[in-house]
Amino acid sequence: MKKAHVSTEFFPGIGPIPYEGPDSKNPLAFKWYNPEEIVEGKPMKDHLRFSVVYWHTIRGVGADMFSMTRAWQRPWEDGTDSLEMALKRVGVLFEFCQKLGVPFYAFHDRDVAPEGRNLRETNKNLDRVVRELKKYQRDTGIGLLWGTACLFVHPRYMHGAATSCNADVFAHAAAQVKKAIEVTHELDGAGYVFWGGREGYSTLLNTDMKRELDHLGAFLHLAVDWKKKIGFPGQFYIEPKPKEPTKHQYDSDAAACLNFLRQYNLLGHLKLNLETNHATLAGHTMQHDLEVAGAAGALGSIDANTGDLLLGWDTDQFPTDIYLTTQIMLTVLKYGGFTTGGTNFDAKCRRESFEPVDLFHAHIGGMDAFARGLKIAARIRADGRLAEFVRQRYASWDNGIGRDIEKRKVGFEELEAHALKLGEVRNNASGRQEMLENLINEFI
Ligand code: XLS
Ligand code: NI
Ligand code: NI
Repeated sequence: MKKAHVSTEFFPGIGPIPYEGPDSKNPLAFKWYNPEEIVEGKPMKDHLRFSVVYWHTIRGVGADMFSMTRAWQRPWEDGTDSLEMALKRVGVLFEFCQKLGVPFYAFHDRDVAPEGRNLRETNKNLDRVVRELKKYQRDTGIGLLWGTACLFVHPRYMHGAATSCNADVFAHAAAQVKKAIEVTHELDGAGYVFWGGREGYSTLLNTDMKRELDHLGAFLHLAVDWKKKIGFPGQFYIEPKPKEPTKHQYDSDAAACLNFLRQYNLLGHLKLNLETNHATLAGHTMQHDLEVAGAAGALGSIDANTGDLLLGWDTDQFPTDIYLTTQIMLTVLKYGGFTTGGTNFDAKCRRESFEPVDLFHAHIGGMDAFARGLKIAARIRADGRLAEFVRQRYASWDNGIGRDIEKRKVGFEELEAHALKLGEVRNNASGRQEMLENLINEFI
């Protein structure tokens, strides 16, 4: 990675984070993430494709539902939302990513540049910051994993954006997304994310659900048209989340998103960006949602974080659980790994972790947890016993009547004849759940 010509240092006293190996006691070193180390024939950095998010890491203030007041010390902030401040923050992001050795970042349009008095002025602010982002990308080699539009902070979106009851709001959201796709293209973004924001409802009493869903389908088609028109080659993703801020979000989980995309003929145009804490809020494990997406050929990217099982909201904590990252990487590797996607830390420090150095501890921990999960998953795959057990479990489908069913060669009549010949049918194979759980623990 090339060095940026940084004039001001925002994280003084913290150098590039080295890999020191599992025996290191240095909190500002990687114990497991060794970017060039080869796993399954590919460097770790290319498997994981880590990304830092602008909204939490650069714009977060440590707010929670009982205080919007800044709790986090960020000495470079001047307390304003000026364009000047926005330009300065670009330097903060790139210094952070460089020191951490992260190859990507992700942002919402409104994270990077302030809104102006009207859309025209807002777009102008955005263009100015995009020029700065582009300069830093060129100087550092750090790229944009995905861009997106913030369609949930401004009060105009209180009833939703694409699913708003008001057509002018839909139009404004369309204009905003049009511009956000353009700047993502300008910055060579590998993808573009649609997260539902406020696309959902608080009460069905005032909601025409059919109409809102039709509008959301139309909105995504307009975005696909625009992508084609400007020749943006990046991947579109939709990010499932079941609730928060609304009582029910339309993109509630992987299965609901896939069904929505299928119903509105969008399946070939969008993959899924799955977030751990969203899967668990939906009552699923992250691995479940990854498998649902993978089976449909729609596993795109992940927002890496974790929730707190005792709390019922999106706490967006940094992932540290090796069991979780092992499960995630088992499924990611099974479906061939990331192409355009990556491991995007949509995660934030706790309010109490208010110093800039806490951002380093948090990301180092998340990166190490994923590196470890990757290595463990690769060892489980090389060992082969788990895959072989699953293969054996379905062996009756590999030939005879099983193969005939899969190949759709037989109907109910042939199956009845087969069953009558068999007499009593018994499945003699144990599921061996406990044995397999023990097997996984051999590697952790
Ligand atoms: C919020 C979402 C959001 C998306 C991007 O819960 O995770 O951060 O990732 O709009
Ligand atoms: Ni997210
Ligand atoms: Ni989230």
